[in-house]
Amino acid sequence: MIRLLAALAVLATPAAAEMATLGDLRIATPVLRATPPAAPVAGGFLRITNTGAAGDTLVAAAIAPEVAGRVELHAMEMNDGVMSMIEVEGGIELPAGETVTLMPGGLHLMLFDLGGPLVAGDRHAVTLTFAEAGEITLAMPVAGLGEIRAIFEEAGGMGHGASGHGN
Ligand SMILES: [Cu+2]
Repeated sequence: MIRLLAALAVLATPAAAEMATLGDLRIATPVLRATPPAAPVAGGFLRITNTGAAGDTLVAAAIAPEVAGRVELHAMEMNDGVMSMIEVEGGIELPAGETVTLMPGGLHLMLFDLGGPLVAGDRHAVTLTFAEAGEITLAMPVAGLGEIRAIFEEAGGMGHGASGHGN
């Protein structure tokens, strides 16, 4: 019964309830932002908790070329009062025992050269590569910005107890 309820919750809030595990890493709420037609780029967001005793690094993300030509790891940086995006050289560090959140306005995955719009409700396989933990491929759901903001605001700082069935 508990499992059935959990499954129903996943259906109701696809992005908010998802979690995957890779070694010492817990990856929560992976989601891609829906785009209007002809948008050339899109953002991807997730929360990564390193439960291990050693640091790791998210070094790359990849997606099928027909979905997006390439994926970069980005951060936001303030320059002379203007917020701009920069590619994170060397990857996104994941310190031991800490949670790093990629979310709107901060660190994010950046998809370039979209083959078409990303449609809310669709899923796209994204492969994340970590320096220590290796690779994992997630079927990342697409959601609108409002839903994405709600996910990351509600999730707050710590993980929210979901366990589990990864991809
Ligand atoms: Cu970016």
